Amino acid sequence: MEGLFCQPPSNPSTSRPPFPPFRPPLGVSTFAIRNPQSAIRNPQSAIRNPQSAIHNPQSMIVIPALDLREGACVQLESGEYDRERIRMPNPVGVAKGWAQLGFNLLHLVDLDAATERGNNDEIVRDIIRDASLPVQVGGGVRDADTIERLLADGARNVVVGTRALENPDWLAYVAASWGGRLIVAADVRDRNVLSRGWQRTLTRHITDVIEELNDLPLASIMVTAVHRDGQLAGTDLPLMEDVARASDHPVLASGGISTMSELRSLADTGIAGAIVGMALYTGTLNPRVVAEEFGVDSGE
Ligand code: AMZ
Repeated sequence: MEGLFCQPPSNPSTSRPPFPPFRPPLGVSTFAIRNPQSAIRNPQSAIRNPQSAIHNPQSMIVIPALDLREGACVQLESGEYDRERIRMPNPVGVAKGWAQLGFNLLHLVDLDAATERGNNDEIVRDIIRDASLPVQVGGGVRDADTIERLLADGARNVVVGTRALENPDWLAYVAASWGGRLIVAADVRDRNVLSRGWQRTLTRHITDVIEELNDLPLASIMVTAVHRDGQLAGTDLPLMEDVARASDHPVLASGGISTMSELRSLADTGIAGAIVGMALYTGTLNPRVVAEEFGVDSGE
C-alpha cells in the first residue's frame, strides 16, 4: 500500500519484528492546520446531521499514539511488556513523521513511568519541543509538580490516570488549577476501571466514574478498551457509546481501533477523538488516508 512506512508483523508471536526504520513518506498531505486549539471539542458538536456524514474531513480527530519504552517507540499487545510487537528506535523522528503526514495532535505515553519501571523524561521533553505538532502526554503523572512541569515544557494537555482514579480528592485539587488542560484516562476491562499500568482493577464501574467526573472542569476524558488494545480486532463500540452518552466532557476513545468504518461509527457516536496506535504502525490503517479524513480540524 502506498504511503505506509511499515508492514504488519509477519509473525505476531515474535517480540521484535524486523521493521524498517521510520521514514516519513514524501508528498505529505497539504492540509492546513487551521485552529489546533479547537481540535478537541465538545462531543455535542460531533453529533451531526446525518446528511453531513458525507462531508470530509470528519469532525472527530484521530490522534496517533506514541508509546515510550526504554527510549524507543513501541506498540504492545494488550499493554503487556512481554508482548511487544513494534519497536522503533527514534521516537522524535516518529513524532515528526506523524506531523508530516498531516496529523494535528500526538498522544504520548511513557509506558515505563505508567508501569513504575522508570521514565523517559528527556525524550518526552524532546518530543514536546521538536515534534512540530501539539502533544498530550501521560503515563506516570502522579503529582502536581509533574503536571506543572509538562505544561511548562509545552505539552498541550496532560493525561492523568492512576492517581486521578485512586484519589478523587487529589484530582479535584489539580483540576482546580489546571482543569482545562487535564485529560483523565479511564482504562477499562470488563467495564471496571484499571490503574497502575493496567495491573490493578478498581471495583468501580466505568459509567459511575464518568458521571463523577462530570462535576469537574477537565479538557476531556480518555477511555481505553484494554481488552481490545493492540489486537487489531476492533474497539468496544458499545462501551464508547455508553461513555459518550454519560459524559459531559469530550470523550477520546482508544483500544483496538483498526478500520475506517469503525472511525466513522465512533464519530457518529459523538466521540471527539480516537487514539490509534497499532493499526497506524502496522499499516492496517493507511496513515495518509486517516490523516486526510480525520487528522485535521475541519474548521466548522
Ligand atoms: O499499556 C499499558 N500497560 C498502559 C498504558 N498504555 N498502562 C497505562 N497506560 C496509559 C493509560 C494512560 O494514558 O492509557 O498511561 C496513562 C495513565 O498513566 P497513569 O500513570 O496516570 O496511570
